[in-house]
Amino acid sequence: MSSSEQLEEFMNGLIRRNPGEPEFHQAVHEVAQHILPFIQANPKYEKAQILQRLTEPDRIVSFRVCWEDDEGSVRTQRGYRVQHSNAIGPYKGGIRFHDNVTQSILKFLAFEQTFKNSLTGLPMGGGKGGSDFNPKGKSDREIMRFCQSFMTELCRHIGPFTDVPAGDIGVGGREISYMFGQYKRIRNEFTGVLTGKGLAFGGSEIRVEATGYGVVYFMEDMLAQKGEKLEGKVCAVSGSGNVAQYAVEKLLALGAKVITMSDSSGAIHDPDGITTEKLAFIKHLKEVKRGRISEYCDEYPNARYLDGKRPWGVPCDLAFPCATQNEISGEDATLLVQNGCKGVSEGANMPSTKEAIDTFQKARIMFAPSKAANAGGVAVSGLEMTQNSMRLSWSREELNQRLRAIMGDIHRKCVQYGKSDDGHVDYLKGANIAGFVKVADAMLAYGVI
Ligand code: NDP
Ligand code: 2IT
Repeated sequence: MSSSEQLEEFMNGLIRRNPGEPEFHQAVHEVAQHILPFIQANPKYEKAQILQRLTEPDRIVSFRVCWEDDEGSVRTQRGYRVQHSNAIGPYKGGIRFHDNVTQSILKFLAFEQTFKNSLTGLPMGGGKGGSDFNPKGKSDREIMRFCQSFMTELCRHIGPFTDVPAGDIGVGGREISYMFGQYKRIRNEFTGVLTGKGLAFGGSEIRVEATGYGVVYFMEDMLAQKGEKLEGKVCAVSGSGNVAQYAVEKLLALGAKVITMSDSSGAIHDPDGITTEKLAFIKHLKEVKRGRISEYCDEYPNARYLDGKRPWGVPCDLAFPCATQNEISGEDATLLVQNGCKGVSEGANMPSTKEAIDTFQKARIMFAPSKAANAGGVAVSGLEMTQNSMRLSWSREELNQRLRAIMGDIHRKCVQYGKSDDGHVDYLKGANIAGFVKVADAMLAYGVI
């Protein structure tokens, strides 16, 4: 059977067993295209049916979450935890609160997380959770009541040696604090059961910055591989949440020019460049006021607001999608390449559609897939777990150095498995195979379980 026939047969079976889950199918396809030929060349994995086993989560729990809004009305949401694989460590991965959360989205995220966590080199398995709760426009007290109710159910499924959740879209420091408080209260134990905690109660320096910084460090390494630098490069960033804010912060620190950011309503294009002061305005707007990115143009009238649009039509040298899945379509990718974009580092999880990835790869531009490029966040989460276990805290400098070293190491592994004879590096292939090998070897060692 040819490798394309083998892939088709594998995907047909997966789609049959997981109907109505397009994001999960997409994430598996992205990995299987490289892993199936790799398995064929390494038959020990085939006999043990490793990919078949890895595409079936260890378990999925789903539960009802009831809470009372400020008007006293009862609201009902659905909560989930997808425990994908604990082959190389406790389940580990974020919690997402967004009204579009479905089982398919959490399954794709948990699947990706297993490979990403393996790439960090730290002992963490993969998981993801969340709820279709929409935090937009909710008061702090409503957020608190929802988080407490969510944790009341979730707490029976997690633990510092079992499953360690963290933040993701719609879940930042405020939500982690409410959830940690509730876990501590119910279980009467103070343990590292969540990461992304406040510095006063077991959190780690650099965790807030880690994902965004890591995305930029990875781009720095891809450029260095070609003898180039970030300095002076024009960058388009999407999103204006945690990952986007700190990607922009690091880009500015390394001398790049950032001209776009966005939210789910639209994008801003600032031809003068977003400065440190302008970024402070955005951080306050999003973290304190919880306002819309369009307000940036009221403050800085030289900037344009692109209502309902994403930033990919604005010419740039480098693109950093840091908002959500499938935010770069095939047409967006064509436009980026036509406008001279030479590299993409994915801050969000699976922000590029299949068509977009095909376009980037055909154009042979640098393309860093999310499981490699955004692994800095979970890597520092892993270091938060280490610090919690040791009951001590490392300094900012120490953690930033460790983060930088881990991102460099992930880049090296991608080159090891993704470099072809002509010197071109397929980072997607490299990340998929490097992430797979460690998990697969652990599974082989355990026998059939
Ligand atoms: P935040 O909630 O802090 O920010 C999300 C940003 O993306 C906001 O600007 C939001 O706009 C925008 N956004 C959300 N949903 C959509 C949508 N459907 N369409 C367009 N824009 C959207 O989340 P994070 O910054 O933490 O996460 C961003 C991405 O990075 C996600 O893909 C996440 O999985 C990934 N990631 C996060 C990590 C972390 O440590 N936080 C680690 C690794 C990956 P609005 O304000 O309008 O909702
Ligand atoms: O997608 C991700 O890697 C995250 N949301 C962070 C997970 C974590 O456990 O820090």
